Amino acid sequence: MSRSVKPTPLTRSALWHRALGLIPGGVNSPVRAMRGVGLDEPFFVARGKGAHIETTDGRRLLDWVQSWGPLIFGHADGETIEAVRAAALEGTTFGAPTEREVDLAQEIVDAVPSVERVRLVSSGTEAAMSAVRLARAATRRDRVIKFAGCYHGHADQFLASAGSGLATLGIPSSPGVPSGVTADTVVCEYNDVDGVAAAVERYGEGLAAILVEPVAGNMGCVPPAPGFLEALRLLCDASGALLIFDEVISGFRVARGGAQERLGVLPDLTILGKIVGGGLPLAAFGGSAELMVQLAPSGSVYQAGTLSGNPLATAAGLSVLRRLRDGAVYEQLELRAARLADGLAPFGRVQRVGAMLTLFAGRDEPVERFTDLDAETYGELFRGLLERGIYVAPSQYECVFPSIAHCEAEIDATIEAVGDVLGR
Ligand code: KE4
Repeated sequence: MSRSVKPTPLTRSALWHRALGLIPGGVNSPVRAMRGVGLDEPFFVARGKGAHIETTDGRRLLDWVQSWGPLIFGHADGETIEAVRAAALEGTTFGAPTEREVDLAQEIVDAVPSVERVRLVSSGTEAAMSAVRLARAATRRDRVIKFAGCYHGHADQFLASAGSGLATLGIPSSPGVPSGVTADTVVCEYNDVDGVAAAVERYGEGLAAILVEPVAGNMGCVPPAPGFLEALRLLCDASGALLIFDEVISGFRVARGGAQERLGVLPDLTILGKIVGGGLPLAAFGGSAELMVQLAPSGSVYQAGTLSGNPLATAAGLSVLRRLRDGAVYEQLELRAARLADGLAPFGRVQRVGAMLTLFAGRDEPVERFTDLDAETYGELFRGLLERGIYVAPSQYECVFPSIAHCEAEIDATIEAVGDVLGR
């Protein structure tokens, strides 16, 4: 039998041009094109291990993106790989109940304070849109308040920007989104209690939910101002709307129970993703039994998914969540993220909650809401670090995600490289 001859690997440019001829923009998610940081073409990843990735053109990079947050133990961690391998040998999908889905649901319910029942889905977008549908059904109302700079996936209703002014009815922020869909999305300013109170005053009767990232991770890391989340909780209680925490990033990252455990404010519904799936396509949404039983088939609110609770994804998720029962993991994450944040502090404003943080280079004042950040400066920092073998988020509007695989050597090398690039 002829040995399969491995084709000569394409150069990065050849691979990029091949991708451009087959995939819109050459990528399967826009930010991966790395356009926002001045690269003509992105690199392609061949493999990853721990804190590092290797590109198809042979570079080894220290990776602080970690696939945008799922990899709390780093790339290809042994226990996750073993769990997925063993699960795969028994089949990849059944479209029928499996015990591992029940076990993962147990881990989530045990960890997240406000969650009594949970539904597994395949992406954060799917979890967010399903949670909002449930909130609208439970309240028999349509309006949803979201916040500028917070991202909840690409479902039509979330692609809304502030209309004629903030706290007005949303207008589509993407072609293809019907204006009728965003007309029920009200956009407010993050950390602006007066503004959201005014919106509730104006729309309260028809308000189904306030949807928020309890620690914002899509405008860089922006922590909630003291009292902001508490105010949202009170406004929801007063108006009969539901409070929905999008913990796709913060869940299992800032604490085992997410921001709601760390900051002590409980939502009515929680959206989870990334870490909960251990790096495989799995997300979830959960809340009280009273709310969640309204979902089909126990209730009439329809929601479904062929690959929901996929056997490989639940194996990966369980492998990770079971290890996160050990509080020492969070102690280590805190120490490492704090070391990085302290080391970067001389170079600008560093904002951090647990193991999610952002350096706003050259900036002194805090970033408390969505604002135009200096993309050019950030692009220079990104390219300078990449030249030194360090890969940070290809957008200032993202975070860096320390993992257990990032040790002192990686942290100190990064701090030194930032100083080198910024000339200090
Ligand atoms: P996905 O549909 O991409 O699994 O999750 C959407 C989502 C929901 N909520 C929050 C708070 C999120 O951050 C995300 C997705 N995060 C981005 C990066 N910030 C994913 C990266 C990408 O879009 O390629």
